[in-house]
Amino acid sequence: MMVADLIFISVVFIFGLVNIYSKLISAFHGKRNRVPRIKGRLPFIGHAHLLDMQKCHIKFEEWTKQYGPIFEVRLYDETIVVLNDYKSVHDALVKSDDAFAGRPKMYRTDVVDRSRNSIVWQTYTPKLVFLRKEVLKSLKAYGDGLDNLEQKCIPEMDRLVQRIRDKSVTAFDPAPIVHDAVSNVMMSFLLGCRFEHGSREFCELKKIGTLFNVAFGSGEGRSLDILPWLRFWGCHQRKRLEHALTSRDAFWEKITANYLRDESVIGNIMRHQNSKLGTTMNLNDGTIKEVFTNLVLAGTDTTTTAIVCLLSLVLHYPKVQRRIQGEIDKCTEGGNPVTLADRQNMPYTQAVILETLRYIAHVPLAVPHCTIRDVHIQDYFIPENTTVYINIWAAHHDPEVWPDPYSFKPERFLEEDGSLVHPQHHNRKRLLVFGAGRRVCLGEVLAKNRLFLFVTSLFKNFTFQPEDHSQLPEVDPRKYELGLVLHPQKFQIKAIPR
Ligand SMILES: *[C@@H]1O[C@H](CO)[C@@H](O)[C@H](O)[C@H]1NC(C)=O
Ligand SMILES: CC(=O)N[C@H]1CO[C@H](CO)[C@@H](O)[C@@H]1O
Repeated sequence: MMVADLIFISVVFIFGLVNIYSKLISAFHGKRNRVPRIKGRLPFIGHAHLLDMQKCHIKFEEWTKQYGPIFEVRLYDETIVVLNDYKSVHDALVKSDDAFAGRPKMYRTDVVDRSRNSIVWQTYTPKLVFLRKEVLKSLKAYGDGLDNLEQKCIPEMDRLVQRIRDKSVTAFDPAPIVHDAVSNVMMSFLLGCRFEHGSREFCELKKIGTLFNVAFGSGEGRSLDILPWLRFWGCHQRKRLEHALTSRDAFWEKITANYLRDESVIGNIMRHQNSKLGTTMNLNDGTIKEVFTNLVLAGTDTTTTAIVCLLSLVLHYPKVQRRIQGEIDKCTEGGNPVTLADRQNMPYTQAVILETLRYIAHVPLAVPHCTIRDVHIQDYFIPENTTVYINIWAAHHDPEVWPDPYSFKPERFLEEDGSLVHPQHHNRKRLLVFGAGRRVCLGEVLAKNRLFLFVTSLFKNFTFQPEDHSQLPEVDPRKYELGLVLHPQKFQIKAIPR
């Protein structure tokens, strides 16, 4: 026999063995339904040719019509399972214990060890659990108390209202002005200090926010994880990533040197650095800088965007604005400011806020999750280390749950008698704005309360009108741009003092 024949026979034999072995293994593990795969996959690139990375949340939503709420796509050598409705997301994040609590390994977050220090990007480790617990504890200590939060918000809202008054009814872009006020609330929690609105610090922070939103978003930014050849020096994606990180570092140096107070969330974590637990957890300077970055970015862009989107929505729905103002006026006779205690008497305003969060779904793909062990959901088998996208966008626009999903209807959250639907009502449970389960957003309470205070203070003081009645700003979130957070296009608005 020729040597070549011998090799051929051995190869066939080995393949046969491998095949029998893998069949045995799957028989042993019982039912293993594969997650449906999107058709049209090409060698090497997978489904990349079918996806516009700026709009992949919308493409995924379309695919659910054909493939159902759970399917699998492949981007180059990464397999991604996408969960597109409330039920699958709930089954994964809440009912499967910690199985989906990991984060995928990504080039972008391994750079400068972000993935080892981060609250957002770290996979499910004891260090992550420790950091989350500490942050939650100090958020409670410094501000979840309602009075405390109000005290932190009042100076910022006053300043915000003043800055808008200064525009004396000329049209302006609300985003940067709202940003400074919202961001300052974060500063007082995290650092125990505040900056002047419109100051250099906020310009820098805005720049950092924009860079991180693009560089670490689920849109075009992901190409660096997927396409290794982009990582060479000189590619603009790589440069942008480095620019984001060096700007962040410069800002952090300045902050720690000049502003940081002990009585703050970050001050509190720093105190742990030399404790026994802190040492075991390898809590280093990089960790603290990273936690600061996570919390500042998570707590600023999201709320700012929600407020700005609501302002553009009321230009399209002036009745909504009038009803909010009617409710505010009823609750604050005698010119008292709105407080969090008034929330229970303002069901309509609360419903508007909830519907805004549903409608814009401004963190459409959340942050990618990853399975930390083999797991089944709804009879589908998902192996360990699979990247999982939570498509909040699709869940918030699921026509089965939200009839006419692209209409803005605060009534979805109201009972017949005008009261707010109960927190256990299915429509409120199906809002996934803050995620769910082990990695649920740490700032949920803070964000909801701050949003309420800012929205009521704006509509108490002003009636908002479009710059040009014949040309309203685009309000359909399908047209927004994707980073980590979806952003509406810039627009101008007029504020008439009341
Ligand atoms: C999953 O990833 C981890 C970390 O990269 C690795 O240690 C583990 O072996 C992987 N498991 C499987 C089944 O590939
Ligand atoms: C600057 C200003 O007029 N602010 C008013 C806005 O509305 C609040 C109530 O939320 C009033 O207390 C402020 O005086």
